[in-house]
Amino acid sequence: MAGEPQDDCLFCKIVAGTIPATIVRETDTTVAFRDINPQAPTHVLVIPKAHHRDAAALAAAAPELAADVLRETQAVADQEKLESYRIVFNTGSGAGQTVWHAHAHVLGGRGLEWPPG
Ligand code: DGP
Repeated sequence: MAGEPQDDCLFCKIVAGTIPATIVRETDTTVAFRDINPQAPTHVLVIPKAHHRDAAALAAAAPELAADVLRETQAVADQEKLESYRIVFNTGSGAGQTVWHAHAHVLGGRGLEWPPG
């Protein structure tokens, strides 16, 4: 069910602390941790603690929680002292989503090209 922890979800396990991660920020509703396969000098994932399969499902079911995630991307950028950065929500396998728990990528610390691949 939307919002409930899923036994087979990697990011639910990071929220529960059963899989280790380098956590850089945590709030009552969100966790931010370093991506295991960084694509930029700063590459942090911000996730809601509650399980929603992607950004669209999160925004539809829990818009205030989606706002919490967005607010935390800004907090990560400030904490990492990023002047310019990119926030990415890969949504759907065709866009590169591989983990089915909504997450925002915060990428910065290098020049970022547009359009992305
Ligand atoms: P996406 O492809 O948009 O679904 O992004 C998933 C990201 O999750 C990808 O950049 C790699 C990262 N990732 C996958 N497994 C782990 C893990 O066990 N720990 C951490 N910290 N990141 C992970």
